[in-house]
Amino acid sequence: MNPLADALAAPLEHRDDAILILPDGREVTGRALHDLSGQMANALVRAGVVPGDRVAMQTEKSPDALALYLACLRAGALFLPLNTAYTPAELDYFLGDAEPRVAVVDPKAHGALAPIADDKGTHLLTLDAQGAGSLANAAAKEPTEFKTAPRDADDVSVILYTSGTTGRAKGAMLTHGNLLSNAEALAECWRFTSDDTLLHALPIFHAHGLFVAANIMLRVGGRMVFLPRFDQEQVIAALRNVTTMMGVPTFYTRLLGDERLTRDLVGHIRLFVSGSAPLLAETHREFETRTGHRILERYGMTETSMNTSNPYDGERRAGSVGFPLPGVTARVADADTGVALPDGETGILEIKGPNVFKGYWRMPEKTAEEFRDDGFFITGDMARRDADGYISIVGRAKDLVISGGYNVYPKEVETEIDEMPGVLESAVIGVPHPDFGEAVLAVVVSEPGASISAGDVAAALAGRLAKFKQPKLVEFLSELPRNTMGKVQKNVLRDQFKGTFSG
Ligand code: MCA
Ligand code: AMP
Repeated sequence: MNPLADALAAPLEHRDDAILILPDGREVTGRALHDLSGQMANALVRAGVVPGDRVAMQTEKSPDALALYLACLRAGALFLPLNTAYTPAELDYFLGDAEPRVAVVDPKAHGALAPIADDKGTHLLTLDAQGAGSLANAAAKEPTEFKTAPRDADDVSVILYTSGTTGRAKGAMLTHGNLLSNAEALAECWRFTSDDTLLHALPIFHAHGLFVAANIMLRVGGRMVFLPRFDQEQVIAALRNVTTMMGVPTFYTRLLGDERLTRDLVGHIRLFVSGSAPLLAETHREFETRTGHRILERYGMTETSMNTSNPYDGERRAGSVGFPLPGVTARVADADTGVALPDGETGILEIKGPNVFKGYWRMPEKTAEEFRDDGFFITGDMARRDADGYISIVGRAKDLVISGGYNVYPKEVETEIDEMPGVLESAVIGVPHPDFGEAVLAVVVSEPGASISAGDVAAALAGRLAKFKQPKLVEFLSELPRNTMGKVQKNVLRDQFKGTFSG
């Protein structure tokens, strides 16, 4: 038994029809994807991978990258996908922490990453957006048959790094059971079947694109129009050929900014899903007015995959994330004690269920800090449950900015800025942004006599942090606002700069 490989990969072997449809019209059959995953699994084993080893991937989205995910599941390796925007400095940390046996990277990044991989004892292979590279060359020499490694439901299948409010990024360990139960619950709630074709324009290195979108479709045996990224032209063209779409709120605001989004274009579509960041009630209503569709909003986290969802049949309420998924228990609790609060009161949202991760990779203390004694996971999101059971996320207890669906932890950016000579201190905040929902803004206090410009800050961060984490604007103040305890009042700064991008 290998729960995920059996459920997601094995059924592909007998599918001679298209599973992936690419923007140029090319189609990939289930059998082709399965064969490639078998060849890649053999190549990984030949490179020394044994069950339990980590295999990192930082490559462009492609059918081959999806095959690599399936190959890892089949080989019993822990798949470790990494955002393509991460810099070599960020990769240095991830490879050092996870110690993958193999890392598959874009050939263009090979030069910069080779010394890092060497240092960690990681074997580097390459794969480009067209499916070429040293992994492809190695796989081509291998047979398509591969004996899938046995795994239990409680074995870890994927590690996803998620930054923390303090210090280092943590690798969330998701088990076979976590991911399979979530894909099954979502497929059922959202009525996915093999008749569905999903517009897949999300990256596959995060939970949304990989676990929600791809896992569901592989589980039910449907098809994906598999776009390398959210390209407005390709998305508009693809909408005619799909039955469903999933996206972050930015996808929906971008579509609303396009006059080609009409009832006629999307009349045949049965479901639009949004998540990863709050969908403004205004966007929800505007989308309905324009298209007649009520977007179904759901809520999740890297550590838990999906927790709650608006109903498929009942009212899809704007501004709410709906009800706990089948098997999942959600409670709104007092942040200090974990004691459940009455409906209507705001507290911290806590989750228990088969979806909740096993822990952070090699960080048992951090793991323990995030759980209550009775097993509930503390999300760090502030929520309210209405009398009729609908849950709304009303804020965050954690210092986090979500920009275009990507999480940015201010602490990480502040640490980099504070290290610059001439900087006394900094505060990084999220402010409303018409495209990204929130944008990263840095407020910097220079040391007396030092002259630092916004350009200097940008230059200092350029090679260090992924582009999406870098501030869209740097402001200078003579001091940061503090409360009587000396704590920086970020709410004051957020208020002061809230109109920066939204007028
Ligand atoms: C790109 N840039 C960004 C972002 N994306 N800056 C801030 N935030 C971003 N999200 C940078 C680019 O490097 C570029 O910089 C400039 O902003 C404009 O780029 P643009 O071409 O407009 O961006 P894009 O390539 O179209 O990407 C925007 C995007 C993309 C489509 C919204 O960010 C995206 O696909 N986001 C989805 C993220 C996601 O999958 N999240 C799920 C996480 P310059 O011009 O200066 O070079 S999973 C999760 O959150 C949980 C579990 C859940 O509940 O799902
Ligand atoms: P991550 O696990 O790092 O991708 O981010 C998870 C966080 O995204 C959650 O803790 C929430 O703060 C936020 N999030 C995800 N979906 C929603 C949603 N529908 N509404 C509001 N916040 C969301």
